[in-house]
Amino acid sequence: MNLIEIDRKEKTGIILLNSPHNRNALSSTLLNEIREALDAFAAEGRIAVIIANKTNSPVWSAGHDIAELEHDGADPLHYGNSLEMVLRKIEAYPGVVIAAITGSVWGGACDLAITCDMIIADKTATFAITPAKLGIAYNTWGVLHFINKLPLNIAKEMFFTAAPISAERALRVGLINHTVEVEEFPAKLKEIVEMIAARAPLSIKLFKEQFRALTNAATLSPKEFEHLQELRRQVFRSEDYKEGIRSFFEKRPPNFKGQ
Ligand code: YXS
Repeated sequence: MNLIEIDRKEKTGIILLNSPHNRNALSSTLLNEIREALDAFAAEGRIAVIIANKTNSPVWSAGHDIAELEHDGADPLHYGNSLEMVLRKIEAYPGVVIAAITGSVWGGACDLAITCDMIIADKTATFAITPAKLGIAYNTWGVLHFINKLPLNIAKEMFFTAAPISAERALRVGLINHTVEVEEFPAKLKEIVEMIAARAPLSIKLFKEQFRALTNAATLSPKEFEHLQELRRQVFRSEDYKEGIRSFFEKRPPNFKGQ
């Protein structure tokens, strides 16, 4: 592990994002380390996992590592993508995964945070889902996460504007469970994980599977799914997508042409 640190406290596993040079961008290396940590914690029967930012940067995570986003005509967010594998691992984890957010959360990291079972944030936290900023064809299962978590109009506003929402608004719309002052964070996390650890683990594991199965119960006909995949293909094969990626690394605003 060198892009994350892990710790263990009683029945809790702790994952600390520690890749300051690229603002905890979710590279496949960092994501694989998260998967390994979750597997280890599950094998140890840890009923709660906390994912937090170890760096003192005001960015919890800058989202998917843009340098790793395929833009040669292949689907950048395919089922085997490292981020997608971590999201499935979190939703299947046999215990409660808590995102402890300090600072800004971007793109795929916002999807990761809402795929966790709970979000506790400090007042500096902001949340943005950003595919529209880069011309990215977000994946349909990812869009479902936001529909499951938010009122439809809020989910749409976040996708259509790609603008960050504040911790205060995120609490108001139900994106996060609690906001705390920075100094209160350890006590709040301790209070919650101790309550969880005192409950019946078999019941908690059952509820976790029920939530996973039911939140994935959306029906979509194969024809409709293939229609969405074709639309996604047109986006991830577009010039605009290439321009979005290029503009990020050239540190300039993108010039989208709708092609
Ligand atoms: O220029 P150097 O080499 O120092 O590197 C810079 C950035 O290029 C790098 N970096 C990233 N590298 C890969 N992937 C990223 N997502 C990423 N974000 C940042 O980190 C170094 C420091 O960045 P800098 O100078 O911009 O830091 P800052 O503190 O001024 O600003 C922090 C941010 C997070 C506000 C800024 O870096 C930023 O806006 N990053 C991109 C946020 C974003 O749009 N993420 C979405 C990634 S794509 C994704 O997650 C999904 C697929 S989707 O888009 O569909 O939701």
